[in-house]
Amino acid sequence: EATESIPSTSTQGDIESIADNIKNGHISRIVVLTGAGISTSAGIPDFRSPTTGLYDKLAPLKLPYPEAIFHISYFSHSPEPFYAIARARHPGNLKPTISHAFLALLAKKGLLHYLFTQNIDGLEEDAGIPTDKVLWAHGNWKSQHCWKCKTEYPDDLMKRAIHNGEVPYCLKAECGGAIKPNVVFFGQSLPKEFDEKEKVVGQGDLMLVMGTSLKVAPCSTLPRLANKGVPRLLINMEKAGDFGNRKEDVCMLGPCDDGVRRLADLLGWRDELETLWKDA
Ligand code: CNA
Repeated sequence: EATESIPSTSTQGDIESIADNIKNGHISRIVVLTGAGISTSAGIPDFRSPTTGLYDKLAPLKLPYPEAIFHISYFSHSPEPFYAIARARHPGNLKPTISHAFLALLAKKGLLHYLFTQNIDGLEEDAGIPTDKVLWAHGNWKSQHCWKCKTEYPDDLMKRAIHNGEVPYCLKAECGGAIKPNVVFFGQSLPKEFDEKEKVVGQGDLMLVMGTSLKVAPCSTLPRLANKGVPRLLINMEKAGDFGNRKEDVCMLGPCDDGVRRLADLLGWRDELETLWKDA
């Protein structure tokens, strides 16, 4: 099926009434969940898109299954595949997308109640979204430690190891564990704030979900915590999770960047959005 570049709306709710309700103040506490799809246009491939996603490119690494590369039990004995791809995955000096800028604009207008991001690229902060409004549910690349004894590891040595495609090991000679960025791997717990922050979903009057396949728990369960009657808007290339099951659901299927531009047009914010993005 061909993907459209102009996002189409479908299902029972509609994007125009969401925009109207934001404009008239009926919607003022927007809870957002984002995933890899809001960063693909910044040049970071996602995991699960066919052909372009990381999981389609792992065959040469001969993993038992694609997710093994990010599974703690596999990493603990075989960290090499992770470091073989780490250089290409490491977020360099990338520019946030206009989708990130849209979230920064929501925050600026006092409408962003809370953002749960599954992304580890840190582009939310670069776009100017206030950090106290964000939960990095899967951690980030900014620091690292030994997976075994938890001893921290210096940034400069980590950068060098990633650049050289070599596995960095714990500086405590008697330990010998591999160093792992402070990214949540499969088999690891999410940050302890997650459980406590989950309840903010029920405080929202719009649940906005962008760029995620909703295949990784527990983030994938967040949209279901939106109160009944609260509109849920999905901006994504494909349908995801249980979107479409509630009469309040609206799906804008297409690129996130096109979706936020369309929404900004309806809100009369388009120029402000483009300016904010250019200046980020
Ligand atoms: P995923 O499972 O790869 O799904 C991505 C989703 O986004 C898919 O449904 C795509 O169709 C959709 N998509 C891709 N590009 C676009 C686009 N331009 N516009 C709209 N939709 C798009 O990734 P998820 O985030 O759902 O899975 C969670 C994993 C992926 C988390 O653990 C992340 O840490 C991990 N991840 C993060 C990054 C990053 O930080 N940028 C990159 C790749 C993977």
